[in-house]
Amino acid sequence: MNFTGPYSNFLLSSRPSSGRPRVVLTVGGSDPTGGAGIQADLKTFQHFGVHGLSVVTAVTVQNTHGVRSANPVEPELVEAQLSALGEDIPIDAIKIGMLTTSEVVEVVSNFVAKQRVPTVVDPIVASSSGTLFLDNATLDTLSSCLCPFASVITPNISEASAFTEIVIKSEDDLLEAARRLVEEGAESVLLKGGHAAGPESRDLYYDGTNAEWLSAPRRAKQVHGTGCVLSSAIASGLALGLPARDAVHIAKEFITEMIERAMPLGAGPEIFQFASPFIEEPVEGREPRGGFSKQATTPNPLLL
Ligand code: PXL
Repeated sequence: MNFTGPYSNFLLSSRPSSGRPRVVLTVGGSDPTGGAGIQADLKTFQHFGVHGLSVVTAVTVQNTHGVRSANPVEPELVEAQLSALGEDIPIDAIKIGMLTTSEVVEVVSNFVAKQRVPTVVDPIVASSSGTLFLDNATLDTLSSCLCPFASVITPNISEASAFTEIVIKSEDDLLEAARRLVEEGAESVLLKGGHAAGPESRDLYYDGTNAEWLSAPRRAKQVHGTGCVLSSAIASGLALGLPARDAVHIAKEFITEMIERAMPLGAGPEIFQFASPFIEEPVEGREPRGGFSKQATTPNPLLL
């Protein structure tokens, strides 16, 4: 997929052409559908040309119908995974996804505090199908220990309400919640209005000084893992050295295009499909063929 949006040049000019790749670490849960969680994060990192590391905090059991269970990894094992990577590989940015218990939040916060690199916190409280991932105590620990290290925090409306205790019914309430999150220590906030009503999906970006609305046409389709891919795209931009505002704009352009290209794989919400040299790009004005093309633009050597 070639970016043609106003931010595409930024991204290209910030890529090192050779040498050590930029490295982004995701800390989150495994989603066997590949649509959300660390699987989706790693695909996003690959798309942006950064090397992805992953530390697993939970193994979920799910399909496109929903989450059957979320099984936490012990804090000691999360810590061991983090230390092994931290002792060895220089990390350029961190993305935090699904966390499970206060102990795990503390382990992850200590690691982030030591690393001192740009960090995106996607404060996942529940799955889009409604399974609660965090209890109230863990929510408090996340808010007090981890949010202060966030270069960008990316809550949706219900997560922002849970963190700020503001009932969000209007765009003024969104702004108030964003202000509160910055007061509580986050450097900037991308408050996702995706679940609100209206013809546009409007997200609010606030960095403590400026507030800005990022709009895209709202699509009727349900796509799994939008928050994971959006926050991983932001983390990729930060790893490439972009200012947070530019990384957020690029990520919003990217997620808007990715929602268009998502496909149903099972009976539930659609799953993101990342570009590949072996998959034909859809051509403007031609009917999509419904997923993988029969004849790829470049023959896939594995299928010959
Ligand atoms: O989309 C939020 C999310 C994040 N991480 C994991 C998930 C989900 C939603 O199901 O399973 C592992």
